[in-house]
Parts: sequence; structure tokens; C-alpha cells
Amino acid sequence: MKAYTSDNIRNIAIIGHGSTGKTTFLEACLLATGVISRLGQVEAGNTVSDFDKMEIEKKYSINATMVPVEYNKVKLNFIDTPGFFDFVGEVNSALRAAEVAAIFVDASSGIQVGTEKAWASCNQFGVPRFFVLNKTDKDNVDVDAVVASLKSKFGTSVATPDDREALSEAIAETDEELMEKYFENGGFSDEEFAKGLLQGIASCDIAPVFTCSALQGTGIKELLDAFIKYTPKPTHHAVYETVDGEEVICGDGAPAAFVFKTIADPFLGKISLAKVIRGTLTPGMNIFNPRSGKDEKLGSMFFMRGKTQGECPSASYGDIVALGKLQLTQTGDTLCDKAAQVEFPPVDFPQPTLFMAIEPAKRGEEDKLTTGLRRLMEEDPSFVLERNAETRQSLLGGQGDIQLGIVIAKLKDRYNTEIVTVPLKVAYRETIKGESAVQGRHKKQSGGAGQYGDVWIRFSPSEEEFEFGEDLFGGSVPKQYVPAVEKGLRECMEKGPLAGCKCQNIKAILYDGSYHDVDSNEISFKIAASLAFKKGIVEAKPCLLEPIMRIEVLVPEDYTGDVMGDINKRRGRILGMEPQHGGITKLMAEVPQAELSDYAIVLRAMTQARASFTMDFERYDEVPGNLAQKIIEAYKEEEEAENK
Ligand SMILES: Nc1nc2c(ncn2[C@@H]2O[C@H](COP(=O)(O)OP(=O)(O)OP(=O)(O)O)[C@@H](O)[C@H]2O)c(=O)[nH]1
Ligand SMILES: [Mg+2]
Repeated sequence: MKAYTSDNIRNIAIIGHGSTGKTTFLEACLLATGVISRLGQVEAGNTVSDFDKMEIEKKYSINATMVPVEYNKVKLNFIDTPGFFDFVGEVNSALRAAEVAAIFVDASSGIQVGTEKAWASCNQFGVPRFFVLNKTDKDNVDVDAVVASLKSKFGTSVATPDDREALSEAIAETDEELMEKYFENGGFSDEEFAKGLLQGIASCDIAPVFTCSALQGTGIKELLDAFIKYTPKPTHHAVYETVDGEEVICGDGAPAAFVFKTIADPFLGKISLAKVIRGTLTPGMNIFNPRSGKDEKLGSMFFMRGKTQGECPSASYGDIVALGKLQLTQTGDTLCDKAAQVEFPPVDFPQPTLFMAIEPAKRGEEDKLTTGLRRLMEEDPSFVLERNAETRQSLLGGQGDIQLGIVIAKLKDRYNTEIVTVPLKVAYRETIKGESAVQGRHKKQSGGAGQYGDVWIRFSPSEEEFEFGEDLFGGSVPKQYVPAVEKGLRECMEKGPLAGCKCQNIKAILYDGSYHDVDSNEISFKIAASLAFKKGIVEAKPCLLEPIMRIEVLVPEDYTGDVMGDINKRRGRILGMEPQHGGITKLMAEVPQAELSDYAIVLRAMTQARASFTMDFERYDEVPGNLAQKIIEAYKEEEEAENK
């Protein structure tokens, strides 16, 4: 691939609902420009863009993939993205490298949830957008009707390029001066129109609509012409803000690039995809990474098209380049000149909403599992691996079961490590509501040196996690053994007597006891304290606590009733509702964590994926009696089974 300068580069993210033909469209472009001689098919697993083993197997896109197309002396850097909602992280990555997003719509289906989401993403990140109505070859396609529905959904600034009247009005609305001109002269000159249209697109005020049939290859060249004409040039991208609030304009100067995506393919090795924002990158150059605070030497540089790598002697501002084997660099990093440091904000990945508890299928493969998942995370930073110290479970978190399923499949395929999912445990806690005063006595006097410890302890509720004090008189427990008593109690706090959970909000006062001149020692008093603890907690009205999460659900009005009903069924409590833009309601609620393990899946099914939510830990609350009983019984059974 020859070198291009920014005037002849266009960066376009292809986004939209699943199966609207994004990947096939890129095949059609490569066919139309003579790069391939036959149209690859997603179903046959032979497309340029869906080259990953998992994509071939699943027959849909999973990763953001570069597919540059050279046409009329311009290089169009297309970034193909997956339509499945689980992979929204890839879309967010791609949008960071593009000047425009082409939102694909299946002309025979019209607006779908993915269309709405794509539009919302463009708004979120301030990315200009086009619509492409694909599959116009299908029966019963009514392009005018789809355009009308796009207009009514997204505003009157949505129009086909031949609808000069509608576009002129939209242009007039972007600027007061233009508005005056428009009314004075009854329209725009060709020059004014072209300029106004470009400006309106760049400022996200106008979204033109194009049509094509990727499968039949109709409208492809026209669309490429339109993309060249209407996509803002890289130098016209809005200013890039750094984390320090500095503004960087795409252009010449000290090198600065943003790594928006990492590929960690077993055959290709690690590859960082970077958008050059300022200056020029050349192989062998020393480049600084502000996040790690370290220098790194650029090794191989190339342009990628699917999995193939084309030569790249240098990459200038506005272009997207692949950097081979950077050890210290990860997705979201800035690479820059050490003398002119800038740092761009990382890619915005959504918070995980679905968690699965996982274990290696084979005992002893814990480390292999962790290492493998960490490697996969380089490629997909939108999933997380967490360890819950209280439940001693490893949790895999992400956007949905499809994403997590792919992660698990990749781990098996690439690292030969199998994962099994197990029921998710909740980190319950134990506490007391009453008071007790009990004795703990430990005595062992058979042969050799004996052991003797004896304590009386008062237990009561506390505001603090754990409080310990002594109220001894007359040396009933010698001072040197008191720390051992406290230590014994603190250890017991980690595993309560009801269901083996961590204890909290307990106060213990050591107020009496006895000792033996020869047999007493620290260990004996520690054991005596633990005997007192077990007895004391049980006698002080113990209860189980459960984590309560605060959830915020963004839900379209039509579904608010269903979502609220479902929250009630989950023992939830609605805290409030706030109307948002575009007929969306924000629901705030508190729901026990135990009831939320499948919420991501159920909410999606219930709202055709139109709702989204976040959750955060709020506090602990008492578990209702009947449920607490079940949890305690289950624990006892588990204990017995283990002790057998
Ligand atoms: N009739 C018709 N079918 C098409 C056209 N373009 C794509 N398809 C078919 O639509 C299906 C999905 O195409 P893809 O290219 O995988 O769609 P995608 O948007 O990349 O899908 P995701 O990667 O899952 O988001 C395939 O069966 C294609 O053959 C078209 O123009 N006309
Ligand atoms: Mg695809």
C-alpha cells in the first residue's frame, strides 16, 4: 500500500445493528477496487474482515478490524465493528480513530435497536455520522419509508444527498448567517451548499443517508465517492483534548498517536493499532508512553487489511497504523515525543454488568487460567477478572453471556485451558442484634505439658467493624495473654458460626477468666477466646446480612412498567425516577445482590436490549428469615459433605 497524506485519507467506522451487512460491504468495496476477485461470504468464513478463528466459527464479527480501501487516489481506512451489543467496547475503540461513523441499516428491516444504539454512541463521543441503507436488493424494500422513519426518529437533518431542499434547510439551521442568506436568496449557490453540507456533517448537525446492496455490488462506487466527498478530513477532526485539558489539533508537529485497539492473535503476535494525531511515526523511533512513564522503541510498522500486513515506511498524522510487538503499550495508551508530552484519555469501556463465577476444569490450572485471561484482556479490555476474597470465587465480568462465552472459548482454543462456570456465591456477612456474656474454657492436661486458658467475654453490637476491650480486675487473666484473646477473636471474625461468613459490627469485652501457673500460654487463651466467640455469637441473636446494590436503569418509557415490576419481584425497592432525553427514564433502585446475578440477561430480553444499567455496592441489610434459614442449611450441608 502506498503512503498517503492526510488530505487523501478518510477514517470511517462501520457500525450498526448486527447482520446489517457491514462486513459484506467491505468485501464489496475490495471487489469493486480489484483487491479481491470474488465476494467473500460471512457464512463461508472467507471474508477479509472476519478472519479471526472465532469469527469464522460464529459467523459474525467480534473484533474491530481495519479494512483500508484505495479508491480514486484516496485511502479509506474502514474499521469494521461487531453489531452484537456485547462487543460495544470494540465500537467505542473504533470511534476513537474515525472522523465519521457509517451507521448501517438493513433497508428491509428499517430502524433496529442497534441503529438507536449506534446513534447514541455517536452522540456520546461527538462523532459525525452517515446512514447507509444496505440490502436494497431485498424484496419489499421501501427506501423512502425508511428515510422518513430515520427523520422522525433522529431529526429532520437526516436526508439523502439528492434531497437538496431538505439538506439546504438543515444547512441553514446550522448557522444564523447561513439562515439569512438562505431566506434572502431563496437557496444556496452550489459552492455554499457543498461547503455548508460538509460543515453541517462535521458538526454532527447533518446526517446524510446513502443506499447500496453489498451483496449485489450496486451503489458501492457511488458510496465510496460520497464517503470521500463528505467525510471530514483527519485534519478537520474536532480538537483532541488531553487528560490535562490541553487541546491538540491533528497536523504536523511532534509525534503523538493514540492506541485504540490491540490484537493479540496467536499467529500474528501482539499488534497495536494507532491513530497518528500529530507528526509522523517511523520504524525504529523512540517513543514515550506517558501512562507507564517509559520509552519504547517502535519496531515493525505496517498497514493491516484484515489479517494481511502491508508495508509502511512511515505513518503521518491522520493515518491509522499497526505497530508490532510493543511490550509496554496497551489499548488506550498515548505514544508521543518525550519532549512534547501529551496524554489522551483512554477508551471508554462500559462497566461489566454480568458476572460469572469460574474455575479451571482441571485442578491446579488456576495460574494458567489467570495468565491466559490476562493475555486475552489485552485484546478485549472490556471484560474483567476479579477475585472475591470472601466467597473465594474468581469472577469473570463483561457485557453479556455472548462476550463471556467467547472469552471462555478463546481461552480453551489458544491456551488449552478449560473453564467451568459454577453458581455465583454472594458474600453474606454475619452480625449480632443482641448481647451475651459467655465463658470459653480450654483445658488439656493429659501427659507432658498441659494447656489452660479460661475467659469470660461480653458480646454486643457495635458501629465499628470490630471492637475489643477489657474490663478485668484482680489479674484473673494476666495482661500478657490479653493480646492473644484479641487475636483469637479477630481470627474468628473471618468465619462466623452461622454460615461461615465474615462477621461485622461486633464488640467484645473481656471481663473475667482464670489461668494456670504452669499450663497457661498464649495459644491456650487464643483457643479459649474462639470457644467463647462461637458460643457468644449464637447467644446474641445472630443474623445474616446481604449486600444491597444500588442500580440505575436507563429504560425507554414503554418498558418502565415491566422493569419496575421485575425489580419488585427481585425484592428490590424503587428509590426514584428521573426523566431523561428522548423518552428515556432513569430508574434508581436498591436490590439485593443475590437477586441480580442474571439481571443483565433478563433486562436485555425484557426490553429488546433497549435498556442499560449500572450497579454499585450500597450497604448490608439483614437477610429475611426464611431465606437466611435456607442459606444456613445449605452451608451446614456443605460443611458436612466436606468433613466426610
Ligand atoms: N440480500 C442481501 N443480503 C446481504 C447484503 N449484505 C449482507 N447481506 C447478508 O447479511 C448477512 C449478514 O452480513 P454481515 O456482513 O455478516 O453483517 P454484519 O453487519 O457484518 O454483521 P455483524 O458483524 O454480526 O454485526 C449475511 O448473510 C450477508 O450475506 C445485501 O446487500 N443484500
Ligand atoms: Mg460483521
